[in-house]
Amino acid sequence: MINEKIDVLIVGAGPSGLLLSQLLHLEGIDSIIVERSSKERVLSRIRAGVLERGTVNALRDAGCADRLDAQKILHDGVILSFDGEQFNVPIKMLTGYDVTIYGQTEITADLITACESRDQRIFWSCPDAVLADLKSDAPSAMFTQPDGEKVTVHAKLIAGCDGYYGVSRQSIPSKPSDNFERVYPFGWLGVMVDEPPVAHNVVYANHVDGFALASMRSHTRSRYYVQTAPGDTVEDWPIERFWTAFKTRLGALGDGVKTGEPLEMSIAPLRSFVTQKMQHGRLFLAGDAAHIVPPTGAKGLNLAVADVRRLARAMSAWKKGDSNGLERYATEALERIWKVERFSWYLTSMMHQFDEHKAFEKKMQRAEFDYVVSSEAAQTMIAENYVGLAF
Ligand code: RFL
Ligand code: PHB
Repeated sequence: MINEKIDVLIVGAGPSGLLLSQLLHLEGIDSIIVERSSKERVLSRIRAGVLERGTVNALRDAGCADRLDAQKILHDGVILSFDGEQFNVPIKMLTGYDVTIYGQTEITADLITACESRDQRIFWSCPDAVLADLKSDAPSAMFTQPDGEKVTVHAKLIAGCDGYYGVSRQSIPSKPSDNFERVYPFGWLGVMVDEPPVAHNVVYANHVDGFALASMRSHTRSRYYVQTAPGDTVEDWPIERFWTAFKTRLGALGDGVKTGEPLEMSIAPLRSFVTQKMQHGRLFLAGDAAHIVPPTGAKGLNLAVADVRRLARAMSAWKKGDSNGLERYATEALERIWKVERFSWYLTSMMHQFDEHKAFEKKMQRAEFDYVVSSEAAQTMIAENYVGLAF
């Protein structure tokens, strides 16, 4: 039986939890992380790839951006494609900022390297954490290590960074009216392939057959997605079916797609979700534990980093005797979260095929695209959200 005492217990070693521990360390605040999965599993997840400038700055401030700065790709625009017709939204020209291409897998690796170099305590492979006494000033967590040894951690604050399916949000009593959700009637099938990307910028395509997205991780590694029907599994999508669908949906651009053997294929459902209960006593939620955005717009990781940065500042002020930031954390974070939810919902609604859409809704999607193409104001709205609202 191990008993630990610490300032901050962090639940989850995804990008939110790892970055929080690093930012707290730089403020002289010690933390312990407990993670459900093994380190190898956490390091092997393939997810986000597009970073806002605020995310890049947060990683630089955390001292974890050397590899990012050496390997990043900058994009000065984002391409929208409708029934094969392409339009590049010139995001840098309209906002002054680029977006950065660098994989979440690499960010996680960089953050774990930083944790290990300063002997951050991380309990890997502990899936049974239970949180207790959250309303007291001595909250705690209990869990079991893989060798069977029980661990109790007594903390002053707990950060719930354990994603959508984690224990933290489930430990907060809530009413149905505290949570807001929209489940979309489709998923995304993602394919990673070691071939050069088909376009120099990220392409979001709406085609009568469904949505497609062309992204990248480097000049030689591409990340591509297609919209799938609800209930579809990877087995329903032999790679030839994927390439045919992907090329068709990209229109003329599709001819330039270099196909290859996939390194990975997986299907993710799409949902929008927000809980208003981001705080309960001494427990504070950050990242996917508190909210989910559909991946259209590439906001999930960026939103998580914005929460973490705010939470790290509030915890640092609290350590110095000022608890105002922690008291305001949920209210202030939610203001930004709802704006980012709106943008992700907007782009999802505009760019996908919905079975329930009748001719009128289809005309509305087309009119929205035509409006964006013809209006610098509409392009600026997309550009300022894509490069990221102020942190
Ligand atoms: P994570 O990454 O889910 O990490 C949570 C961690 O908590 C652990 N955990 C627990 N640990 C202890 N006890 C428990 N009971 C636990 N339960 C869970 C988990 O094992 C995990 O290690 O949440 P975090 O850190 O908040 O980070 C959020 C981001 O991962 C997520 O928002 C993004 O990946 C979303 N996302 C994208 N975001 C972007 O900003 N740009 C993108 O281009 C982008 N593309 C994407 C995406 C997500 C996708 N999928 C798979 C949903 C593309 C896709 C396809
Ligand atoms: C990705 O590169 O994986 C990616 C890019 C843009 C998105 C979602 C995912 O909107």
